[in-house]
Amino acid sequence: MAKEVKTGALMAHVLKQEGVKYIFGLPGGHIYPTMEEAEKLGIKFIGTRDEAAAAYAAEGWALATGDLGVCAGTAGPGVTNLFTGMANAWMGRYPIFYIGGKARVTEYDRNELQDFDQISIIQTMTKHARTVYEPKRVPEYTARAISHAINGTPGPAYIEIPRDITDSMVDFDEVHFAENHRAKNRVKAEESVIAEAVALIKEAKKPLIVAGSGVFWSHAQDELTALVNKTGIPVFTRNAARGCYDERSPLYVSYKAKGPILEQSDLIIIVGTRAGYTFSQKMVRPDQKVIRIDIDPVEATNQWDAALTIVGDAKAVLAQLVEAVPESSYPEWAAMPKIVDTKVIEMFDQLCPDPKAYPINPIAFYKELMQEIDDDTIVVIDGGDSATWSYTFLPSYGPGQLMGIAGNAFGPLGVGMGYAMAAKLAHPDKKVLLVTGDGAFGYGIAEYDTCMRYGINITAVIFNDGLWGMIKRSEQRKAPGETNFVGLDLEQNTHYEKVVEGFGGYGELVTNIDDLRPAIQRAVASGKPGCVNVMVNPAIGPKGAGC
Ligand SMILES: Cc1ncc(C[n+]2csc(CCOP(=O)(O)OP(=O)(O)O)c2C)c(N)n1
Repeated sequence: MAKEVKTGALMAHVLKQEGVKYIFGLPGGHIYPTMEEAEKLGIKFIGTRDEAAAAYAAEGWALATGDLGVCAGTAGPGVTNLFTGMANAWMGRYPIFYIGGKARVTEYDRNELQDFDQISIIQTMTKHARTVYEPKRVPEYTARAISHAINGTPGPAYIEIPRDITDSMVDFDEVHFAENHRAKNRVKAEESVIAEAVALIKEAKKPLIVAGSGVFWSHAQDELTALVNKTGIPVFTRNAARGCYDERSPLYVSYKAKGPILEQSDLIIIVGTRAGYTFSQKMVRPDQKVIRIDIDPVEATNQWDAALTIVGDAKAVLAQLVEAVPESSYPEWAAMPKIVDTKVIEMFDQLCPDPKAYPINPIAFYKELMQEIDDDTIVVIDGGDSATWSYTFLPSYGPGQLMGIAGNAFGPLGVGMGYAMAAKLAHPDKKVLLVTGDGAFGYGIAEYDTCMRYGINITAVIFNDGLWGMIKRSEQRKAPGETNFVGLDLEQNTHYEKVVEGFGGYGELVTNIDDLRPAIQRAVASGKPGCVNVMVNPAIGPKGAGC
């Protein structure tokens, strides 16, 4: 007898085949058949309070695991609420699969419910976007979209199925599900090209490795570590690659030390990272040699002239380099990262003459907070100036253990709650701290309801300066009369911790620096989603005091 299922259910079977564990989304009739079948197959649906949070949660899942993130929004506004996340995933090259609802084909262009041309917009910010009209081809389209998302340079991919097609019945036994389409090998470089790289490395006196997200997505932390440890070459990790090399090692170049070390280096080995925001042409002089390793050869046209361009998978090429390079060491050069790091800390200390002062000095805040981060902590960063401080001070002690707003050039405030929730679901045994500006925190506050319903115990630590701080402080740097300070203030006395209590979570207000660590510890131990609202001095920003 024919086994009839709804067409929407077919997509869920492909997600199961692909090993998907969670779909983040918000329900709607247009996507319901997929959601329902997915749950039957053991893929949990995490219902957020805004599709934007679902999109960020899918990113958070990808950034915490290195695997595909999946989210869904129903036709029309459900899908448009995913747009900022999609744009962020596009700019950041995150492997995300988006499921969109779509109005009935039979009702197109009749002003019917949620009939909106979504895909024309989505095509501008995805690797691949399709509407599926033929029921039996849903698995084929879904698998292809996922393949686009995870292969090569990763990125967002989108599939929508019109509601009349989603709801139509199909004989399950007549549907073909492709198997074994995942490639078994990684792209390597020819040995002669590796030999050229080794020759350049041997000539260098002050080489530096800059490792980016490609290292994380290809799960190449072991190969990166082996290369750094065998050669003694200092390494800077950026974006999703934070934590892919031991940040306690003397060879690790911190966010603080990056500028001077980059400037002094004579060979920069750039692995799996794009030129652009925070790492641009102007930071590399023509006399500094560059080796670029990327899965996408087109990337090599962006900004720097390389002495050598290698196309290949980060894990495969790094492994080849580890084999081919001789052991080496650069004693004086390798000591520099820590020397620079210490100098920068001393400079910051000058901004904090009284660590016990009220309101709390940002430097004192971060020096205390740093001590709450261990090997089993995931740090999520959101905000403006507070995020700049966070990236400067907060360490990552493993791959996927630091993620946030500045993970790519798009920089959307409000990623925090989605990232934090997904990170906790991915690693239930780890402590997840969301370190956020008060402005950024406002975007996702309703997600405490999601945390309560699914038992997701994250802890937010709010850097509460009562401002859209980064924007206000940059206006304050202008000459008197050059700015009118429009719309830059927030209410500092808002009791965010009480709002969180209202959702059923744990909240504490901190006005004294000595209470910060105990309050965080109590929030983490509470067994509830937590919020520690910390009053910080609005007059001090990362670019100086009293500005
Ligand atoms: C969605 C979005 N809207 C606006 C901005 C512009 N913006 C960048 S930083 C910032 C201020 C952030 O304030 P807050 O989160 O309180 O952090 P603070 O700078 O005070 O530490 C704003 C509004 C942005 N990056 N993203």
